[in-house]
Amino acid sequence: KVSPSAAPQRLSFSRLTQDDLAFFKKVLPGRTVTDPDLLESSNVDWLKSVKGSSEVLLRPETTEEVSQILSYCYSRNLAITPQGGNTGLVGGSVPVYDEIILSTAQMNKILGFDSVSGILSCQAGCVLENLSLYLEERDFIMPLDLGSKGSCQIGGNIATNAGGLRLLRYGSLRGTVLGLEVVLADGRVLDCLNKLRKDNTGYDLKQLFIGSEGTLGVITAVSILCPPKPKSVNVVFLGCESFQKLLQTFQLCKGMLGEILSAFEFLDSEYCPFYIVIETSGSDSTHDEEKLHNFLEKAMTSSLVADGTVATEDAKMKTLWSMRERVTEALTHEGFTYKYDISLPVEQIYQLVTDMRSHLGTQAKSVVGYGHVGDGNVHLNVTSPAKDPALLASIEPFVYEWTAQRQGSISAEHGLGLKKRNCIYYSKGRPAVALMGDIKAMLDPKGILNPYKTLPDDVR
Ligand code: FAD
Ligand code: 2HG
Ligand code: ZN
Repeated sequence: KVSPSAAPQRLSFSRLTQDDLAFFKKVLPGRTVTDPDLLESSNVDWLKSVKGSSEVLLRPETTEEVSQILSYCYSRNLAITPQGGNTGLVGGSVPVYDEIILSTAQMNKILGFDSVSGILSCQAGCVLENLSLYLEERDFIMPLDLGSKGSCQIGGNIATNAGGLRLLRYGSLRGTVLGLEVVLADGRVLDCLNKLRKDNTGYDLKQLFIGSEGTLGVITAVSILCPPKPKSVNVVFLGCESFQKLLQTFQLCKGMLGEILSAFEFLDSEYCPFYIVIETSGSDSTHDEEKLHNFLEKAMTSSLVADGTVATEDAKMKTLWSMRERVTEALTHEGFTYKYDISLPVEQIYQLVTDMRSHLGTQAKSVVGYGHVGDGNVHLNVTSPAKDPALLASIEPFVYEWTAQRQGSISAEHGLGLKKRNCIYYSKGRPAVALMGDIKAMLDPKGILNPYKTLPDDVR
């Protein structure tokens, strides 16, 4: 039986020739990388679970250069994988075979910032953390924050429609991204780089590219609405004995903290059944701290939470956040991790973890759950000392059937990439997937953009 994540046969794209390399070197002098040692890290994904064999990495600096590359590849029928920070978790950012890697790393210029509206425009290759630092100096923040902020790029964030730690407060990129500039498969530049809050002039084309994982176009520039930097921020780290109590704490928290609640995250642990990270962001520290104090008192006296710590200084807040943000990296030291990123009605998110634990028994090294309670999104991670096909066969399709029975999504925020493309039918009907195929065929008739990704093998 072939695993649904296994790569399909190589499609009949052209092979790279010396003439092709000569063309790329002319367009991108000094930025056409062919050294195998330098290519190595771009051919492998962050989890080291997918490895391609691309022979060239292109590092354009401008939209015009991206357009020249794509129009050339289109005429030559050469396949391309767009790559941002290469932190994606579904094998979408690396070639499967010999696709050309188009990295946006050198497209890292800020194009403008309006401190009245809070609208930032920048090239797609700006690293998320650099944008955050730029904005914080101007008393604004990015509307999204991820554990991978030090490497991931805003173009990659938009291409995956990344969620992260602030979605509860500032909503999804589908709301905060105001405009995009995209280079289409044949090299045409689509300028939808609006800087307007409102624009109802027909179809909202930029939405097609948000979450399209490099399969419909290369995002080259973005404009995004950024909130003002909150004047008062608090972070609380709490221990909790059961998931039922955690849900009650969430309800209490929403009721008592109201508009200042900005994150509600959780992780399970071998030391305490659950830890909760709550963040408040507001404009008046006296008011916020009083609210937080009342909430904590109520949560403690009602025995909803066992113990905890509160931070108001930057350094301690960072330390508390890092306990949550670093779970992904910590798990890489356990060996191999099978990752699932599931959306469900919030009351059910942890049931998946307990059901999986009893389903797998001693087969797995560990079965852990963490994620974004506020968004109804759990990250189920199953570890084993090494890749284990028998373990995988026990997890899948169990996890997907379990999710589909409850009308959940099999990819809440990471996308489908290579690994989950064939699982799309657990969450989307055939007519919807067929329409995705029609859109792909219209925008990329030769299928050169990120082949083998996102769309299932029966729709290309
Ligand atoms: P890449 O990994 O390089 O690419 C991802 C996909 O986007 C690929 O399909 C690629 O082809 C495409 N792409 C990249 N740039 C472009 C472009 N300019 N135009 C068109 N297509 C493009 N994700 C979350 O949603 N929430 C989290 O909280 C979160 N936390 C994470 C924590 C850690 C420690 C790690 C390692 C990952 C985490 N992720 C999270 C996953 C990952 O960081 C996000 O998916 C991120 O948005 C990917 O950005 P990137 O620049 O690294 O893109
Ligand atoms: C997070 O929320 C990321 O920490 C990564 O989305 C999730 O490691 C994972 O499964
Ligand atoms: Zn997440």
